[in-house]
Amino acid sequence: MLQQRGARTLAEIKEQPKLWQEILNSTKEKKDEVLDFIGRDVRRLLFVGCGSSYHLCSYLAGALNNKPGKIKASALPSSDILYADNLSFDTENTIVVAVSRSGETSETILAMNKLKEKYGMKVAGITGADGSSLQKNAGYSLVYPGAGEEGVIMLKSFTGFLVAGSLICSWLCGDSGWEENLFKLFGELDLDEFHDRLRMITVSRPEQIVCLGAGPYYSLAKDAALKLIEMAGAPADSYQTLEFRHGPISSVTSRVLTVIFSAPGFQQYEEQVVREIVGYKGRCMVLTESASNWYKNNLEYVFELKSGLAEPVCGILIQPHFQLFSFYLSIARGANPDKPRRIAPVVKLGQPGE
Ligand code: F1P
Repeated sequence: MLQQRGARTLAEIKEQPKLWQEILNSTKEKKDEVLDFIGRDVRRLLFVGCGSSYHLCSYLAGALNNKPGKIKASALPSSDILYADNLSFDTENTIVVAVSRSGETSETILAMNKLKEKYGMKVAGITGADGSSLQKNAGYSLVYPGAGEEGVIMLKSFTGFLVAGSLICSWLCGDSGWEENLFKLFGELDLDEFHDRLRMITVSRPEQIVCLGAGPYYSLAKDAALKLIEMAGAPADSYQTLEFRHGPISSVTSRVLTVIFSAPGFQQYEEQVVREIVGYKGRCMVLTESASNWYKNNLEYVFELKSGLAEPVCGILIQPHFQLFSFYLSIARGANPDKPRRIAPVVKLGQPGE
C-alpha cells in the first residue's frame, strides 16, 4: 500500500544526491560562460521566483550576504516586482537571477520581462525546462532537465537549484571552500540514518507544525512548512526563530510540534526559545549539523547530521530529511503525496489549481 501511495515522491526524495552530482558537474563545465554573462566584478544580484523557487532564492541571497566581500544580494517573490512602481536599488548595476522549475510560472515570466524592459536589467535564468519561456526570455540560462520532476511538489529541484545557485555564488565571491564543500555534499546524505525515527514521529500526528530558522535557515523553514501543507495537507507555519517569541509562541500546546532548522552558531540564542516551548509542554524537533549539549540532554527529537561540511552548505542537507518526514506525515494523514490538492505543476495566472 505504502509502496504505491507516494512512490514517485519517495523516489524523487531519494534521487537527490545523484542530481546534485550531475548539476555540479554540468554547471562547472559552464563556469566561464556563466561568469562572462553575470560579470566577474558584479556587485549586486537580485533573485526572483515563486513558491519553492522563491524560497531557494532567499536562501542564496542570505548565504551570499553573510559572506565577506562586496557582493550584496536580495530575493523577492516575482509578484513583488509586478507590484513595484519603482525599485529602490541601483538597477543598472544589478544582475537578475530568475528561478523557475517549469520555466512557465506567469509571475516570474512577467517579472523578468518587466525588469528587462522597464529597467534594462540583464536576466540570467535557472530552470528545469528546456525550451521554456524562462529560457527564451533570459539573456543566459542554466537548464537542468534532471531537476524537472514528474511530481508537482518541488523536492529534488529545490535542493538541486540550491546547489547550482550556491556554486555560482561561491565563484562570484571567490570562496573556494564553499565550492569544495558543495562537491562533498552528495556523498554526505544518508537518508536511512534517521528514517525510522522520523517516520515514528509522524505516527502521533501533531495537530500543528511550526518551522523555525534564522538567517538563510528561515528560507529552509519556510519551504519545509510549504512541503507539509502541499504534501500532507497539514496545518503548518514558519517564523524566524526568535520572532516566534514575539507573539506566536502563545499558540504552543502539547499537540504542537516545533521543528528547528538549526544553525549551530545560532544555538546560544535559539535555545532560549526552545526552553520556553518545552516549558509550555510543546514538543520540539531539531535538525542540525551539530547539536548543543542542552539539546542532546533535553529534547526528545534531535537529528544531528555530523557531515563535517561548513556553512552554508551543511544547511542544504537538512532538507531531504525533512522532506522524508513530510512524506510520512502525508501517509499518516491518509493523503497521497503524489497527488497534492489544488496544486498544479505550473501555476499560471488565470488558471486554477488541480
Ligand atoms: C514553483 C511552484 C512550486 C509549487 C508547485 C508549483 O514554480 O509554485 O513552488 O510547490 O510545485 O510550482 P516554478 O516557477 O518553480 O515552476
